[in-house]
Amino acid sequence: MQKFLPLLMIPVVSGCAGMTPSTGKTVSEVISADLARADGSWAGVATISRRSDGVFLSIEGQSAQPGTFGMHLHAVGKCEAPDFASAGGHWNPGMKQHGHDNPLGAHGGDLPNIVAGADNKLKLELKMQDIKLEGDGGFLDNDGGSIIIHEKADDYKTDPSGNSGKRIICGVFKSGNRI
Ligand SMILES: [Cu+2]
Ligand SMILES: [Zn+2]
Repeated sequence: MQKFLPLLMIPVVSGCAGMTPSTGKTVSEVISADLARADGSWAGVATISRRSDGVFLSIEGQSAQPGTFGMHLHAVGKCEAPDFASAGGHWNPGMKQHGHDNPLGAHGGDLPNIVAGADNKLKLELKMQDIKLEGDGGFLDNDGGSIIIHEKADDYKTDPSGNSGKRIICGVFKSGNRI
């Protein structure tokens, strides 16, 4: 898990002037994904922002129940309910196995678990150290990319998906909005 640096919430406002007020870091691009549950209901928004100090992922959403849920970037930008199998496997440009605690891991798309408390709120922001968005093997290559939240916690080591169970929330990243 050393690849992710948890941060305090830094507001990143999509589509607005190029600066985040709290940090002054320049934002060059914002890519967002609307999150939906298998029944089609709204579950929140995931945002990837390219900033002068790195590439950040933020999630703001609402789970159907409290819990700890596995979360990954998946290779294909397609979320077909009810099982979201259309999103393919984890984004894996390095042809590795799953999980940061797996000696043969990890996938480029492996992310920390996201936790919803009693209010069911999903909220997380992290810096992605090894993300490559465009070009050969990039996350947003020809077939796009998606983010999936699973029904159970990821154990960070069991191939191919950390024993995280069913895919319960899915979102397709839309092409970049350069600002
Ligand atoms: Cu997944
Ligand atoms: Zn994985």
